[in-house]
Amino acid sequence: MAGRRGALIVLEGVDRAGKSTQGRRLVDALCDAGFRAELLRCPERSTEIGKLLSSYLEKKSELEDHAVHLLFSANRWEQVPLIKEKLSQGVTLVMDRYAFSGVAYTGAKKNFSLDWCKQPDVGLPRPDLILFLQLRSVEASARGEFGHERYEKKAFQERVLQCFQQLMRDETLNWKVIDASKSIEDVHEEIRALSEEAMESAAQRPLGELWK
Ligand code: NYM
Ligand code: MG
Repeated sequence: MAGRRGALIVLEGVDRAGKSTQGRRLVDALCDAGFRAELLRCPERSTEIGKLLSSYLEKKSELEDHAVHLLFSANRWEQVPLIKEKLSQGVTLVMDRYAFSGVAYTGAKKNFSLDWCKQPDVGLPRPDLILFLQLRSVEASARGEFGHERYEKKAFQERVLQCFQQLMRDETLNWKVIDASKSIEDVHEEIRALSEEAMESAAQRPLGELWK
């Protein structure tokens, strides 16, 4: 139908919860079903800001904690024109992480309030659905490649999970908690059904602004 906007669907969770796998599966399934859907990610490492973030995550450079928080946020804002354009064209966007990761990872550091962490992302396009892939940290750390990048330590990930849990108390946002310890196929089926529902309701209302 002409004029229908796409939905903004966000995948969140700790490292190794399966967000990237599920994001690709979801976009493929939606496209196979005849919808227009594309995958975006935060951080988007290909931009100038993204390269600074990538080097920081790979521990090749150091950045002050507040400064890096603002760079992660800037890396979302630089994608906003594209996000708005795609959604208005009717393309559903599946985001591999978003502002909630920004808040949860910085909020897991000493002396950062969640309130401070949220401020730079206030006003971003508001997700129509946030799928939280819930995985206990012992299970996450048992999955492949854990431990190479900055933040991939069990104690830190536990604090990240606690921050996510606080963010999920916000009932003005459409959070859905998914048991990410289930099989790839079962998780996929669950998030595909939730996404199709969200696409239907997103088409009935304008895109909102986050935390406003
Ligand atoms: N990360 C991600 C942040 O610290 N702040 C943010 O705003 C975002 C979007 O970057 N450990 C962290 C979480 C991850 C890391 O993510 C890179 P990925 O999904 O592994 O590429
Ligand atoms: Mg990672």
